[in-house]
Amino acid sequence: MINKHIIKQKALDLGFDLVGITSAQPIDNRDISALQKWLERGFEAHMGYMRKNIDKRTDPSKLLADARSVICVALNYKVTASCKKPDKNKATVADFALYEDYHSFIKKRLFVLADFIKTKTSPGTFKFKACVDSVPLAERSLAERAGLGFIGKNRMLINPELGSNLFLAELICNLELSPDEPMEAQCHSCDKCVKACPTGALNASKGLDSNKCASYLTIEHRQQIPESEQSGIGNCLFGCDKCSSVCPFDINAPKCKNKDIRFFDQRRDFCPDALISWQQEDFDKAFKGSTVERLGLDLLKRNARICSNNLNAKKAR
Ligand code: B12
Ligand code: SF4
Ligand code: SF4
Repeated sequence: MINKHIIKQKALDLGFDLVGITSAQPIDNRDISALQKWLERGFEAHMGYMRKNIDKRTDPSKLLADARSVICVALNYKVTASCKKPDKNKATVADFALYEDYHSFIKKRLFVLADFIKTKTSPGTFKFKACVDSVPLAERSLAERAGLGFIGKNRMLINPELGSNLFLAELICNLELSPDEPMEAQCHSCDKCVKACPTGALNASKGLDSNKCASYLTIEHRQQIPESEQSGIGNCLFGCDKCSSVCPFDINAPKCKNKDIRFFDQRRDFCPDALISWQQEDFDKAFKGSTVERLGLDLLKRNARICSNNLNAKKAR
């Protein structure tokens, strides 16, 4: 039987910042009921996929027959000190989207980890499923149970040393590995994130209402953004970092140390009025290979128009 410490060391050697193990048992009842309540409240907005595959989302063994363990990893994406500070008078892109698309970057490394494990196990016996974001799986719940951090009031998985700017991913596998210990939540009486949320989307007990969240509206919402929600978006062109950037665990967190993931400082902010008249080639030049590419030019222009209106309204005040 392979020692779990060898697997964990290999994950760290591959450039992940955190690695922990949990069983492939369903997520805890507390989290299943949190997900159910979230859906009952309609907090998933138009993300219809959140209502599908609930059995898989809450139980890793529904994604891989014979699953025994989940190897949870995290990659720190806190932007480097030299990164341009977002210009408050421009439309801004959230930190995670300043990197190359993390899905393929991380998946490649999960496959390398799996290949490594194969060399340490009897031929043909190791089975796995690599998951990053888009697989129906409760990544935060599993990461918390694997000891990577705790769920904060901003609903981010927060590691006390690294903060919450962490991409999460998992290797569900058929190895019986001893699980790591979860840690206690450490928000205590702080509620800075709830106060800082510009849209009122965040509620300490009910969780995050996507219908109001600037991250949802600018990234996931495919239709016209309701007028009532437009002013809260402020100058968010793609994604929102407000509820993590005010968090004490994030303020002094160390920067991304992975030298392989490509970072694009020039994607930080844009003049929204210039963006509104972009052609497809301008969009491709600016965002090729980034998560913004998935949104497409038309929806980015929709966001830019709202940022422009909000910035003009701010100037007029
Ligand atoms: C849907 C989704 C969104 C939606 C909804 C967000 C949300 N909070 O649910 C929108 C589009 C708004 C969004 C925004 C963002 N997202 Co997103 N998103 C997801 C996705 C695909 C599913 C999340 C989910 O299951 N939501 C359902 C609700 C019920 O989940 P939840 O609130 O997290 O609650 C779970 C647990 O936290 C726990 N729980 C619930 N309530 C409570 C209460 C307490 C007290 C406790 C202890 C636990 C607990 O049980 C629940 C069931 O698992 C995941 C990827 C994945 N496959 O998991 C990425 C993911 C959560 N997103 C991620 C990121 C980076 C972001 C953004 C920072 C991007 C940005 N800068 O704009 C923001 C952050 C917004 C925020 N504060 O959550 C990362 C989070 C990394 C981390 N450190 O936590 C993930 C894991 C993607 C990844 N692979 O890295 N996202
Ligand atoms: S991402 Fe922005 S809008 Fe959404 S909950 Fe956090 S602070 Fe509020
Ligand atoms: S800002 Fe405060 S309440 Fe919010 S997640 Fe961070 S520590 Fe918790």
